[in-house]
Amino acid sequence: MQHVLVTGGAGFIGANFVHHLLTHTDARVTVLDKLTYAASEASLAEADPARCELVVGDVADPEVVDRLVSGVDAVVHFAAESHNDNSLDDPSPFIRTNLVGTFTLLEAVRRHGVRLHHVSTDEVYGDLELDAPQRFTEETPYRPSSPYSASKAGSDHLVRAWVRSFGVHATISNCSNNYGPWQHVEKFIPRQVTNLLMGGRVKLYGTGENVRDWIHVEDHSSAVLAILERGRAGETYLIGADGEKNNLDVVRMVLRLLGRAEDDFDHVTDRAGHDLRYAIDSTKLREELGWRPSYEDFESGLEQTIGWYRDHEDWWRPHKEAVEQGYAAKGQ
Ligand code: NAD
Ligand code: TDX
Repeated sequence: MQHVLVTGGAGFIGANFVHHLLTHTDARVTVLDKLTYAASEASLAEADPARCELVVGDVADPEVVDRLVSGVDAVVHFAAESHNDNSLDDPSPFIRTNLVGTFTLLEAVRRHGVRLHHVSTDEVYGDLELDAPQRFTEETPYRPSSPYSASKAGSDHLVRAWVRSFGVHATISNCSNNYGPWQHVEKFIPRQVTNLLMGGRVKLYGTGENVRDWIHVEDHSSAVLAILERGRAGETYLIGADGEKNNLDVVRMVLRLLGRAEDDFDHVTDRAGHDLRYAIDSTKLREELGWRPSYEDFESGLEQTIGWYRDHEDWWRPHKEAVEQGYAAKGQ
């Protein structure tokens, strides 16, 4: 791979992946990003400009996508509307970017015979019972709950259909909840950490019994690179690091790490249709590609992430007020 197109490379996971790619390969990178509210050019500021170029554009725009795809060896597709709560307020950009954008990219890789890796989520499988032995595998039926997860499920189906009908050389990964640097303050962990850093309070949806399977973003990046380099065409790989925790336990850990009492939080209005539990069985990825996570201790990864937010207030502070006003208007 000499030249890789990364869509959504100015977002949280995309930017971390761009740095991973520049560090662990010799590839040149072109980022295609619309620079929505979720993007940050600052996250790419330290990327070597001789090897990394940002093109501002829409993944649903066939002209820019065709031009960029024609000049690369591989595409890694992160670009998406990614926040469940926003998809409940207004689903339309989710349909356009996640469905029409993925369709637009598929048509371009089909025309130019370019390798595609499609980045998706475990939320396409719906949710699991608490304390049940089951975890998601590559064989779990699709059962998305929210407009966001339905749009991601639809995008996965488009990729599978283009593989089968047109022989497109594509792989798919479905990953669990990421945490780490450059994550937008609308998301659970950065929201609570920055609330506390500003002297505010932690906001827990409902009872906090909901379980998420946490993975450090650096481990998501190493898994995507392993699939891009060694994954079998047409295959799906689940990415997870055995990091199941309920939200209440995460909140208590954040409070403790920031020197506060563990019960010093507010219960707020629950998310509509809130998925109960996600859990990933990543045996296929581990056995077939030899992948292992490097962050196996969630608490130390979280402590490092808190340190990052403490050191980068200039990055998140400008977005904080508007995000909190939006949540407050919904009783969250
Ligand atoms: P993010 O919201 O932080 O970043 C998304 C990026 O995509 C932003 O830079 C945004 O500007 C860009 N974008 C949005 N619409 C675009 C468009 N029409 N054209 C071009 N660029 C556009 O999201 P994230 O958390 O980094 O997620 C990245 C990908 O990983 C998504 O596909 C998401 O579904 C998937 N994923 C995320 C998680 C997670 O925990 N965050 C877990 C599993 C999978
Ligand atoms: O303030 C909050 N309080 C709270 O209790 C917020 C923002 C969230 N929550 C809960 C809801 C979820 O149970 O925390 C959990 C995590 O919430 P999010 O950070 O919004 O993530 P989630 O909805 O689980 O989806 C994430 O993981 C899968 C990403 O945003 C998706 O893009 C990814 O596909």
